[in-house]
Amino acid sequence: MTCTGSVWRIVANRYEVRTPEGVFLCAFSGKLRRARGVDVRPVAVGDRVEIEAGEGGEGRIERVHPRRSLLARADVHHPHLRQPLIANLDLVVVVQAAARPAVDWHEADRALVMAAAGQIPALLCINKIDLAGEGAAAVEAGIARYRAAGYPVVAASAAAGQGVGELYERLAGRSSALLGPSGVGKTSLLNALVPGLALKTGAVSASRGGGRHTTTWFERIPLPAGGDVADAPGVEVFEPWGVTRATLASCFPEFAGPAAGCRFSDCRHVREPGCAVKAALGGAVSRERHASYVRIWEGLRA
Ligand SMILES: Nc1nc2c(ncn2[C@@H]2O[C@H](COP(=O)(O)OP(=O)(O)O)[C@@H](O)[C@H]2O)c(=O)[nH]1
Ligand SMILES: [Mg+2]
Ligand SMILES: [Zn+2]
Repeated sequence: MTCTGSVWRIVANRYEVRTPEGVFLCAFSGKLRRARGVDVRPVAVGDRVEIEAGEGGEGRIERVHPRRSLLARADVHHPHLRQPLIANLDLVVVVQAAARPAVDWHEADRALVMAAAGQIPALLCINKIDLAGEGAAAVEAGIARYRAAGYPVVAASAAAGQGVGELYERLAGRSSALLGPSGVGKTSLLNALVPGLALKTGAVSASRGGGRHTTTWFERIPLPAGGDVADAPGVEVFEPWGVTRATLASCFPEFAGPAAGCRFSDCRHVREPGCAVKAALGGAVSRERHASYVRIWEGLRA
């Protein structure tokens, strides 16, 4: 029996495909493996796929439908290969904590670049607002910076229920993924968004591993109002895929206006004379965001 469905998660190296005919744990066909090109794996969570369903809830993925978006990073061990993380997202929710762990704006910028490289709109969520304490003014200034750059920002507290309703409205009816370091409260936010979910929070469990390079995969969770949110306990170290020194500026939306005034059309906004982006520092472009841009730019090979 052939049926069409969507990949919800990876379980022991097999893809859980939900279809109108039921849920099937699938491997992929040899044909797909041979056609995977630059990809580490031919299928990603979020893919729409056609499967050949077999006995006992097992099946084989025969075809992957064209994707409307793809969040991907360079493979940690083979940087020339693409590691597809999750396909067909409408929104990436970049999550940081106001405190414990301290907000890492540069990490947020890297995640925003990754979303932009996958052509996916992004939202910034600063969780643990209840813990901001003495750092509240700095967190507020940070939030203002991202709003000025054009990003929607939600200040939240999964613990106190603050901002959860606003987040829910943004996520309803869409496919989203939470992207942020461990400990910022991604799982807690999910639990607050989906009553009765009761996912385990806190320490990363042994079965998922806790090392820097562990690969744990996105798992999608349906929202009661439609749409779904994916969480990935281990996805934090990444080199965004498909970003070059020439295209990085396009991942910083607030650069676009000023960049039109740069003296050189191929200005990289790093050390070029007559750079209108640098001239806008402290005004339309924040110094912190530009410093973050330069830091990412310097880490790119080409
Ligand atoms: N005070 C406070 N603690 C929170 C909040 N959100 C999560 N936590 C705590 O932070 C820790 C890590 O949360 P978890 O959801 O597991 O983070 P994850 O690793 O990003 O999934 C847990 O001990 C949570 O109880 C919050 O909004 N406020
Ligand atoms: Mg978690
Ligand atoms: Zn410039």
